Order: sequence, then C-alpha cells, then structure tokens
Amino acid sequence: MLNRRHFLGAAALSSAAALGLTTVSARRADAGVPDRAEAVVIGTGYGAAVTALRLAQAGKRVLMLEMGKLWDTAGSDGQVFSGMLKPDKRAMWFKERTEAPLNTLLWLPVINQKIEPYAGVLDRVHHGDFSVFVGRGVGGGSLVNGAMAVVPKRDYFAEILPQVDAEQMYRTYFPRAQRELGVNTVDPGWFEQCDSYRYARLSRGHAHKAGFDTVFVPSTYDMDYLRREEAGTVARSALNSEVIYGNNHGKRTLDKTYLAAALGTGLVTIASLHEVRSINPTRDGYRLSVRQIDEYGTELAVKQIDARYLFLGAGSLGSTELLLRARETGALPELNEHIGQGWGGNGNVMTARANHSWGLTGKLQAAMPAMGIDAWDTDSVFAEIAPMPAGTELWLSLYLAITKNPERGHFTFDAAADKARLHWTAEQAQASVDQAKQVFDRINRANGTIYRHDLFGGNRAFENRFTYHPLGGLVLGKATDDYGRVRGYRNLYVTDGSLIPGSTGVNPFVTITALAERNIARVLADDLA
Ligand code: FAE
Repeated sequence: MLNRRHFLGAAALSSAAALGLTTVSARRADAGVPDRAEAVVIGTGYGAAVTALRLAQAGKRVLMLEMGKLWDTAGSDGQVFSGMLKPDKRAMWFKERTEAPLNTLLWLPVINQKIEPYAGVLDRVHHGDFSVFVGRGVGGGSLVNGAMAVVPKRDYFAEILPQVDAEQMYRTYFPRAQRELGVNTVDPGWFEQCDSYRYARLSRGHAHKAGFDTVFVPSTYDMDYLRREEAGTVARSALNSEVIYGNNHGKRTLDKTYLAAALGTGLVTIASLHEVRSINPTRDGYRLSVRQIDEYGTELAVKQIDARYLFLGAGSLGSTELLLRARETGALPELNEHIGQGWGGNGNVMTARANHSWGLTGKLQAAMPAMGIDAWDTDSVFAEIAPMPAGTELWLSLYLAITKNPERGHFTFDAAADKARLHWTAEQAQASVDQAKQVFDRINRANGTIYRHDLFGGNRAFENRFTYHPLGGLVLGKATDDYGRVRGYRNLYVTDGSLIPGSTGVNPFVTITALAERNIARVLADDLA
C-alpha cells in the first residue's frame, strides 16, 4: 500500500519523480487498506491516475485498487524490470513463457523464453485467436508502452466523439494532459546524426521515396536522457532494448507523474495486488469484492470495500468486464444494452519490410519510437516506425500501423468461466490489413524491397491478431452519459479507454488522459462539489 507516509517529496512533479516510492510488505499493506472510502478508483492507468489526482486536489479521500504490483524494488540483478533480451518472471503476468508480439525470427522460435509464473508487468489476454496486450502494475499501460504521446487529428477526434466540445479539448485538456504527462520531443538536430534513430531515418527515406509524409512523434520518454544514454554518461534503458517488459530508466511513467502528484496530496492510498472482482449496490454507494494476492498468485484475502463514489479505470478490458459481470449476474440490473459494445483495437496491424544489404538500421536502436508515417488523410494509415532492438543488424524495418477500421467487436459474459469474452473476427480485422498493405506495397515498390514473412508465424506479412490499443466497451454517450457517468446508476463513473469507441487514429493514451481530465472536471463541479 502506498500513501503519503511513504512519499518523500512535495506534490510537484519534479520532486515526485525522485520520491523513492517505498515497498510495503503485503502484511503491512493488508493492515492499512481501509474497508470504506469516499471515492474508490479501480486501476492505476491513465484514466484512473487523472481521476485520483483531481479528486484528491478537490479534498476527497481516494483509495485506488490495482491488481498488478508496485514496481519499485530491484531484483537480485539490481534492476526493477527485466529487459527484452533476457526476460524473466518480471516480464509477464502469470505466464510460463514470454509472449512477445513477434513469434519468430527467420522462422525460428528464438524470441520467447520459459519464465516462472509471477505478477509480471505485461499481460497478453487471449480471446480465441486474437489477443490484447495490457500493462499490469501501479501505472497500468504506462509501464510497458512505447511512450508515443500523440494528439489525434482534430477532424477525426470530432468524428469519433462528436458530442465532445473539440475546441475545449484542443485548447484546454490536450495541453493539460501533455504537460502533466511530461511530453517532450526529440531534438531534430541530434536525431539527424545519432546512432539510436538510424533505423527511423532509413524508414523515413523509404517513405519519402514513395511520396509519404513523416512526422516526429512526441514522447513521454525523456529524450535528453536518451541522448545521454547514447553519449554513455547514464545507465541505458531505451538503448538497452527495454520497453514492453518495463523501463528501468528514462520513461515518465504514471507513478512518476500523475500518481506521484496524487500521493503527494496526502489523500490518496494505492493498494496494489488488489483485484476488484465484483460490484454490488449499497444504500449509499457500492460494495466491492476485492481479491488480494501475493506476487506468486497466492490468495491472501478476499475483502469487502465500500465506496460512496466509484470510478472505473481498469482499462477497456477490465472496466468492461466488471460492468458486464455486474449486469449479467443481476448485481446492477439497470445497466443498459451498450455495456460491452463498441469495441475496437484502434486498427492495429504490424508489418515488416526486408531491407537491402546496404540499407543498414544499425544494431543500436532506441526502443522508444520517435517518428511516424502519416498517411491518414490519403490512406487512413498512421504508421509508427517501430524499433527491432535485438542488439544486432537484422536488415528489417518494422512498423505498427494504426488504421481506420469501421468494424466493431463486442463482449459477452461467460458465466461458467466468470469472464468477459471478446467477439472480434479475422474478417473484421481484414480492412486494417488492406489499408496497411496499400501503403507498404507502395513503399516496397518505390524502394525495390519486399515484406518479411518470418516474424509473425504462418508466413504472414501482416499481423492483425493482436492489439496494443484496446478501446471501447463502455462507450461515452451510450453506456455512460457524455461525461462518463454510467447510465442507470448514481455516483458510478468510467474514466478510461473503454469510453472511446474503438479508434483514435493515433496512439491513444493522450486522448484517454485528456478525456479523463475533461470528464472529472465536470463531475467534480456537478456531482461532488
Ligand atoms: P490501463 O493503462 O490499461 O490501466 C488499467 C489498469 O487497471 C491496469 O494497471 C490493470 O492492471 C488494472 N486493472 C484491470 N482490471 C482490474 C481489476 N479488476 N481490479 C484492479 N485493477 C485492475 O488503462 N499508447 C500510446 O498512446 N502510445 C504508445 O506508445 C503505446 N504503446 C503501447 C505499447 C504496449 C506494449 C501496450 C500494451 C500498450 C501501448 N499503448 C500505447 C496503449 C496504452 O498504454 C493504453 O491505451 C493505455 O494504457 C490505456 O489506459 P487506460 O487508462 O484505459
């Protein structure tokens, strides 16, 4: 458990970054978690972190319940996280092998490794042939993501969320989110001559040759730290192939920004390794059934915790499952038919091109992307130029394309398994492949290159069987009102990516953060004043 007693700095973000969040043993945590709080926030990802900070700044006492662990303690190797090259139990959430997005290299299963099941930082949640990657731990997706902090195109934002005042978002809430998240950009002069982004410069040249535009992508990774990594003056993280299994340095994760500031108010308590299993109404709020585990998955306790105001920030999969379970088990029967609808994976497609023998990416690759191919207006594709930081030259260029796929999936509740099941088919994902193929066919033609078929299994050149960007399930204006208040119930709110109807056209966390800022400002003014 974390609260101000373990908080060494003031609320300012700069001191928050150096706050040295201490580890608290499970037993002490157990003793300190209250069984009642005015406001409970489920999860500690983007939406949850914004909500907790703003509630606390308004003087409310907040309890945050997070199923993952607090990542603040070094293992025997002196590191908090295991890197991608030598992953261990810390890499994944209760798996026996790592499940990296790329399966094979040269068709050989050399990427994934056997690990001990543990409360690791990255989860890959399987729904049939399709899977969703999510972060687990205090900080949610910020712990594992590529830190690409992109504001969506205004026209597209207005298209997906027409009921939200775009003018206000772009004037007030997007800038606020960027500031609080510590968004920065790579120095263009350094970018042009560094080794770290040789791979991005190569892909940029290929894109330009095919007539596509490229753009720098802002980041929550400290780009000055990256520059110093390359200069050899600080410990390497992005230059040590660290990203999806956590970064030991350099990244402004939520535990260093919003959550640190929230703890600094003295009004926020974070209980980690606490998973909310069910929500029931009480006379004046909600009662949660919460399962506490240790890092190896042993159940320590099942607790009942009461909340007057309840905020769901467990992410698209987590929050949707909680409300679907509540509706289908009859706990919250007034939840409407939109619970579990309107889901999308932001049109994610991964692909890779084989480079010419003279087209070197270099063996040093910053694991944090800094550039994207912007073909959104012409081809409905925004493609991140992704690293393949294997520590050796692989003669390949990797991309994560975000496409405009109008298809939507939905969830049903499997009572026997007590789980939400996502319904999303390969046919529904095909539009994304078609769009990405159009762009990369053109790039290949212009450069005399071909696709790589050895990375994703089954000889495929495009991987559309996973997403990093789950969005929707509790869509704004449908499952909730236009500010995230759940329809049918009072004092029950959704704060996270499940509000966004399946697509943002860019990497989503800035949108999730800004929308959460907007919604909590209204909720504080109207409901909790
Ligand atoms: P999220 O950050 O997922 O947080 C939800 C939290 O709730 C997690 O900590 C869960 O452990 C916790 N939780 C779930 N269920 C429960 C429960 N029942 N009880 C207690 N706790 C629970 O939610 N986005 C970008 O914009 N740029 C990127 O570069 C980028 N790269 C990515 C790379 C990877 C590998 C991944 C997996 C994602 C990436 N994303 C990126 C997506 C981004 O991280 C994601 O959209 C946000 O984290 C979603 O924020 P939410 O607040 O919805």
